[in-house]
Amino acid sequence: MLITFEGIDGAGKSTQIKKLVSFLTSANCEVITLREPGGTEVAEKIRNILLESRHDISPTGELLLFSASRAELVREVIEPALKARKIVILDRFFDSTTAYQGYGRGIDLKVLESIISISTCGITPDITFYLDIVPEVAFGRKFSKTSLPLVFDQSEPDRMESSGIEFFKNVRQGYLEIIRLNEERFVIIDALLPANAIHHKITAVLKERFPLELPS
Ligand code: Z5A
Repeated sequence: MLITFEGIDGAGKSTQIKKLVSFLTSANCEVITLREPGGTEVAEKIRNILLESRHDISPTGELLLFSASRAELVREVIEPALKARKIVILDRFFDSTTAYQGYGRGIDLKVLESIISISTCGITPDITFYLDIVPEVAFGRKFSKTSLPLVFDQSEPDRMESSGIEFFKNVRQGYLEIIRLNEERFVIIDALLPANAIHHKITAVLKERFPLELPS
């Protein structure tokens, strides 16, 4: 089973994934957690190239690097784990490419579709939790040292984080459009709720939709 988490930076994906992993593990489920980009030796190297702020990368180069990282992760880790009937929890998958490279950078969505199908071997999540938040609040959370959204007082904001507020607004609109077109796969959650309330919603949906033996 493949569970993915999506949302703009700072939406709370990592926080929820940690909670879900400990919940599933305590129910004796075999869980593997991964993030994109990254997750294999080669994919982690690609991640460094993509996120290091000193690199100037074209939108097409960026798309192909994210896709190369995904191709490695899918073939080396995700496919075997799914075949072994493990629960795979993935922090971002191809919806991030559609939202960021498609709606954010403006790459043609048809082109994206075919590259995504090559990089994923056609694997689609069983369910995707989308944590919805506006960029101003999300960045306020991430960069709360200043409490001023989008004023990066960190010495090194990563390359993607330096893309500007308009970019992230387009990415969020992109996610909302992706969800509109794939309603049955997505669960949309208000990321402003307290972390524990979000966790309870996630586990309630999983119990309702999947025949897992989970604690009540
Ligand atoms: N990217 C792409 O462009 N194309 C692709 O195909 C793929 C990715 C796969 C990866 O960044 C970047 O690559 C990302 C998209 C792009 N870029 N940008 N920009 P990453 O892996 O380094 O990070 P991230 O995925 O963007 O996530 P994040 O920054 O780690 O945020 P998060 O995991 O969603 O949030 P968090 O760490 O759980 O929480 C953030 C803060 O909020 C933290 O202080 C928490 O304590 C707090 N928090 C969490 N939940 C709550 C609630 N409910 N209330 C209040 N505060 C909360």
